[in-house]
Amino acid sequence: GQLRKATNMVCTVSDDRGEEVTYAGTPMSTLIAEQYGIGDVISLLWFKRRLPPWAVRFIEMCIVVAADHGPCVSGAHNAIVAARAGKDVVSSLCSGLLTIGPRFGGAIDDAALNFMRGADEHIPPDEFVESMKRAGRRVEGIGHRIKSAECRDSRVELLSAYAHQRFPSTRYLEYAQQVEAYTLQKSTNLVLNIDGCIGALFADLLSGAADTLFDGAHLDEHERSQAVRSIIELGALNGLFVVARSIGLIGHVIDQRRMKQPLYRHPWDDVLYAQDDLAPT
Ligand code: Q5B
Repeated sequence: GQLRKATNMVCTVSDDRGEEVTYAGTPMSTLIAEQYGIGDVISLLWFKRRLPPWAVRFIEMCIVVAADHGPCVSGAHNAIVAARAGKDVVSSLCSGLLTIGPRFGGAIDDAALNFMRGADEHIPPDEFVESMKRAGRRVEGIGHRIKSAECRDSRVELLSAYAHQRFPSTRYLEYAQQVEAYTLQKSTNLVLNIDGCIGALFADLLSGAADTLFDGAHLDEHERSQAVRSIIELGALNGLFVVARSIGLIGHVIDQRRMKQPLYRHPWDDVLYAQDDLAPT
C-alpha cells in the first residue's frame, strides 16, 4: 500500500490547494459574495471562527482608532527617519514596527492578562497596583505621555461606549477602570490608555464570544477564563496593534517620499552633550 510521507509543517488556518483558497474553511468566493470585512478575515485567520457581528465590528473599530497617532510617536518617528534615509517602504515600515513593545503599543496582551487576573481573583485595585509596584513593574495599559484625566483619550471613550452598548459583559473593562481610578490618585497621566482599553475589552470580547470560539462548549467561569487566557497568551492582541499601526506607518512613509524629504539629522541644540561627565577625575 501507499506510505504516508511525514509532513514538515502543519497548517490549520488556510488552504490553497483547491480551486480557491479557504480561510478557516470558508472559500474566497463566499468571503466576497457575503461581504466579509477585515474584522471577519481577522477572526477567521487568527481565531479560526467567524466571530459574531458585534465582535467583528469591535475588531474593525480597534483597527480604525489605532491606525495612527501622529508623527511624534516612536513608531512613526522611526518610520519617517528611515524613509528620509532613502529606505524603501518595507524597510521603513519594519523600522517603525520594531518600536512596538512594552512601552509603546505592545502592552495589550499583558494588560489583558493582568486585568483578567485581577478581576477573576477579586484583587482589590489598590492591592493590584501596589503589588506590581513592589515587583518593580509598571501596570501595563496604564499611563500616557500626552493623555491625562484632564485630556482624555477619545479612542478609549469611543471603544468603551461601543462595548457598553453591544458587549454581553464589560467586567474586565470595569476592573481596568477601577485600577485607573486608583492610579489617577497618584498622577494625572496614569490613565487607562489605548493598550489597556483594547486589552481589557478584548478579554471581555473573547469571554462574550466563548460559545462561538470554543464550539458551544458549556464552560464554567474558570474554564472559560483559562480558555480566553490561552488565546491571549498567543500574542493576538499586540498583533492587532501591529496590523492597525502598519496602516499609519505606511501613510507616514508615503508622505515623506511624496514630499521628497531630505535625510533627517537630529539638531545639535536638542542634544545634551555630556561627555565631560564621563571623564576620569
Ligand atoms: N508610571 C506609557 O510614561 C508610558 C506607570 C507608572 C505604574 C504605570 C508609561 C508606561 C505602561 C505601558 C503601556 C502603552 C511609557 C501606552 C501607546 C500607544 C500610543 C502612544 C502615544 C499611540 C508613559 C513617570 C512616573 C514614574 C513611573 C510612573 C508611569 N507609568 N507607574 N504603572 N503604567 N505604561 N504602554 O509619561 O515615581 O517618578 O519613578 O510604561 O501601557 O503606546 O500616543 O504616545 O497610539 O501611539 O513617559 O497611544 O506610562 O512617564 O516613564 O517618566 O514615568 O510615573 O514609574 O514614577 P511617561 P515616566 P516615579 S499607549
